[in-house]
Amino acid sequence: MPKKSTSTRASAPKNAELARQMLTYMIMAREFDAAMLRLYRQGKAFGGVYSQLGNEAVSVGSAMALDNKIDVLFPMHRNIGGHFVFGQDIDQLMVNHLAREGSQMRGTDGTGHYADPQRRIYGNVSHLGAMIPVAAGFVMAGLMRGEKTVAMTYIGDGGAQVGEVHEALNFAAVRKLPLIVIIENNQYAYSTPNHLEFACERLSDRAQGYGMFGTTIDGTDVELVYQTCREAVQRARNGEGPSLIETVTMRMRGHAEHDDFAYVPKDILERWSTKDPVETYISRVIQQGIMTESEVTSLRESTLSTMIAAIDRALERPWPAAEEGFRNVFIES
Ligand SMILES: Cc1ncc(C[n+]2csc(CCOP(=O)(O)OP(=O)(O)O)c2C)c(N)n1
Ligand SMILES: [Mg+2]
Repeated sequence: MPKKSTSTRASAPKNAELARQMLTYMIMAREFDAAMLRLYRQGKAFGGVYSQLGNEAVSVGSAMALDNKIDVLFPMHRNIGGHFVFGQDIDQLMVNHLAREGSQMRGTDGTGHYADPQRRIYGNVSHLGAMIPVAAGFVMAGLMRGEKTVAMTYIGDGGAQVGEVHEALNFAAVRKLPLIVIIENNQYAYSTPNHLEFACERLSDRAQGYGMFGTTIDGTDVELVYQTCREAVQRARNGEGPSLIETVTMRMRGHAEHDDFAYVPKDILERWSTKDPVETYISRVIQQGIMTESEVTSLRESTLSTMIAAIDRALERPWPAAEEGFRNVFIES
């Protein structure tokens, strides 16, 4: 029988090294985000700049639950943390986002619409909902080859309403695919709030209808995200099929940086600001004696200077050659 659970409580850290790693990746995501916001205001960033603020615990905790040697990640636009966990270096990310020569999108796109097969990162597919069937197909192929690969993929509270998501979840449940779908419920899809998106209490309630495991968790708690995803990976690896995990967070900025998100009531933002995933986790690791305050400060400072150096190197690069824009574009002559 498919199980359903709801949890808001974190377990104790499994070990100090894991906690340090999680914090390091979350700080990388946070500093990358801050850097992109600055670059956007300087007119140096291309395409939309989609803030990760508030989503760091989801992207880092979930990606860390995978084995990046055998599993695959299908990230969305607020999952930079997962890119770092899967070994993408800051230089490459900056070159991509600043659309310079060497960009994995050849300069045609300044956001995250690319695959990096060497690092086992596929996506994101821009068309909301369309990536879940691709992830399902990927692990279906793996199963047919006798592999143990688990795919982790993400969709927003808005994107979760697209038809293809339901088809993929149904297919994954029927075929017991090793697929983990995280619904990042950050309260809004652009300007549309939750109550205009769906009428069920929790998005994970749908799991029961598909016949798969489902749960809703606090998405600001990196250890809880990690633990929940570890269990989902274990089930997937054991042939027990897919999981649907709804992570509840708040999008702390606009849809992208062009959006002033005036439609979000200020008291909602104030309430959620007390649950900042990075700040909360910093307090926790200090309180538990895993890191000292000064170790956290130097981690933040060194991450910031690494980020600034990568920006400088990316900005020194030339633009991609103009003809690159036509590569992989097909027309009927
Ligand atoms: C099928 C489709 N419709 C519209 C868009 C444009 N679009 C990109 S992200 C987005 C909002 C998505 O909201 P949500 O799924 O809640 O994710 P969030 O941005 O809040 O993380 C929209 C409308 C798209 N990429 N694909
Ligand atoms: Mg959303």
